[in-house]
Amino acid sequence: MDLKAYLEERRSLVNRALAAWLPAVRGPAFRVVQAMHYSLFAGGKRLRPILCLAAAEAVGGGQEEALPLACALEMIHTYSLIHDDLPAMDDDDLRRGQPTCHKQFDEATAILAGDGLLTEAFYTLAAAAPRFQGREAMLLEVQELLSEAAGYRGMVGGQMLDLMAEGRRITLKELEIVHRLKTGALLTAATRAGALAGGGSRRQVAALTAYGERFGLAFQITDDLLDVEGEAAEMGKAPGMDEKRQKATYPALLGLEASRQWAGHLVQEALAELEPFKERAAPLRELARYLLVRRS
Ligand code: GRG
Repeated sequence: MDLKAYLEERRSLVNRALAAWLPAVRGPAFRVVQAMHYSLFAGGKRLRPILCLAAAEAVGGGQEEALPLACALEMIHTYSLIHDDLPAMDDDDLRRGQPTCHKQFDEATAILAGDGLLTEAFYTLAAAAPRFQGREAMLLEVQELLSEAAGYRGMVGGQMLDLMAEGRRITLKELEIVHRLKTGALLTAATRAGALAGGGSRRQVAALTAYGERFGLAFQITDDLLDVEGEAAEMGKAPGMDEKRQKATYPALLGLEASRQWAGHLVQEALAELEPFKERAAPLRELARYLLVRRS
């Protein structure tokens, strides 16, 4: 399959759905909605929504139910990036090749835009209920799993552990826990939510969750590798920041070659989970392979 064409088509599908779900920039508090729009549409690969749609497809489901979940995932992801870039956290000036939200607007507006996107994600799930008539229990399960993945049991907890690890030597095991929570939880939630929305069996949902876990960890390792080897123009942000901040990373703990091999091993494990899905999992297969060659 042509992954590039597939990604372009999915990205524009997701962008259209996001534009439809997001409130219009008007009203007395328009500035915060403007900042939400700014960060959401400042670029981005739309990886989490695309994974969600591809998982729904792998179990034979349609896109109609998976799309609002896909949009909610991207809203949560964009909120986390806005907050991660704030001076109190990573203090970054550039994201997705554009000024970060607090640089374009101001710090208070960026905090509120993040809060607004996080809340809007759960509003979107609730407002999508009419698409799930007779399947409300599944929608509740998705809400529970997204809350778990985004909150202190997942991404927020991982971010806290990451901040607490600054300036301290941590073990590979500790690093894996940080990344499973900080980055992996939302990526895993994407495939699990897609499999549920698509009507997958328990066995299929478990396999696509296991795929998402391997994908999430491999994604983080390749993110660390890109920070060492990537080009600013392709990444939309400055490389070399991990070393500058003395962050614990896979290349720092394992070395470049062993990190590459570990990512390759995880991708093989992810691919093994897809075997029973045959051709319907072709996009998920290509997405996993893409991790090993991605440049942004
Ligand atoms: C502030 C609660 C809170 C959490 C922040 C996700 C995160 C947690 C921080 C981002 C820091 C970072 C660069 C992590 C590495 C992996 C990652 C999430 C990269 C960005 O995701 P992409 O590559 O970004 O999917 P795009 O812009 O393509 O959507």
